[in-house]
Amino acid sequence: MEEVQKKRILSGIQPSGDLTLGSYLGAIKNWSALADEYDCYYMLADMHTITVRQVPADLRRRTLTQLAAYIACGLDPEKNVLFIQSHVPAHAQLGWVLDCYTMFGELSRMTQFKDKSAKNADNINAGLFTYPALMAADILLYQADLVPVGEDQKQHVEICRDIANRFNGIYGEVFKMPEPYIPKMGARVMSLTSPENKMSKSDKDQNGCVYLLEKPEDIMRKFKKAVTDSEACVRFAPQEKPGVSNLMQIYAVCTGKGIAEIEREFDGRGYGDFKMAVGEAVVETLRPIREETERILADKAYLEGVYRAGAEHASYVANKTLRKVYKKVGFVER
Ligand code: ATP
Ligand code: LTN
Repeated sequence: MEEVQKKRILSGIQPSGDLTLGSYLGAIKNWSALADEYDCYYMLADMHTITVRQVPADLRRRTLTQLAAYIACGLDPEKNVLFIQSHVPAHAQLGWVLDCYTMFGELSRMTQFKDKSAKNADNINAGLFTYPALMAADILLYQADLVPVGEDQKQHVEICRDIANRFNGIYGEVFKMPEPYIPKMGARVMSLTSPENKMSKSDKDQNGCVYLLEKPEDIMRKFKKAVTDSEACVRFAPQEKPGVSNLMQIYAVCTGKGIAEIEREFDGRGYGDFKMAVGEAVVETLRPIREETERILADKAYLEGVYRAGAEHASYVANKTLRKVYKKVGFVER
């Protein structure tokens, strides 16, 4: 029987901060369920990270920790290609070519550029501006069918499609047209201190974020202080009660319980009990991940083996696309 070609997936997270409970529940946990059905590539987008100034030693440490965390969260390196973006030069190479097929006007409309340049007014660099062309290169190099991302990244996948279309329109079918893939189960985890905002790894307010590798006592402290409301009733109503609803959702994903079941469980009980229960459920969810990440991080040789093999595999696939592109645009073959 002829083997059916699996669809290909590519995604990435910038090592711009320590991973949070949101990164896990909203992204990585879902990724790990895709390995059997799809051909999966996950990168650590370190080249994107330097669009905002970094402390070099911290970036290095966070990149390796993030790789160990990917594995600890269930991304088996035997079944997924895990690699560091800067290890595959084709990203920068195709990124430059695509810069020349991306318009100033379309880059100016990107929401993330507007947000990040407002936040980093003293460093609005060209890389921050052309970020979407590099991200398009990340995706198109692998001829990815699907790109799992959150809502905030949809616009970047759309501009990637526009760039691919423009290029294919001139040179023929060079790039596969990727689709954004927003996992149905993807929980959107909100900040514990300002539940109208997403829990984000670069958030300055560390009390709103639960980090993947945080100590149990710190996690419990953050949940005890989590913002709720004055109704004293555990009821799901995201608009009216964003704090409590966020905690309920976190509890639901960590325990596998349904929302109605949770409302019954805490019927007539105060928020104190409820917050303790959510904190404990999160501690137990994260405990094995923290322990496994620490174990993997201590095994430098293993981790090195993973990123080297990942870079080799990724480069092989990426270079095939790059060679085709170089030929199409008229570069002399070496
Ligand atoms: P940054 O603060 O550096 O912008 P972030 O923490 O907001 O980063 P990203 O690196 O942009 O997160 O996101 C990586 C992936 O994780 C994306 O697919 C995103 O949708 C998902 N993700 C991040 N935070 C959350 C969250 N709080 N809830 C659900 N999904 C999330
Ligand atoms: N821009 C994304 C990270 C990212 C990415 C990618 C995601 C870089 N390259 C390619 C999907 C596909 C972010 O900031 N979350």
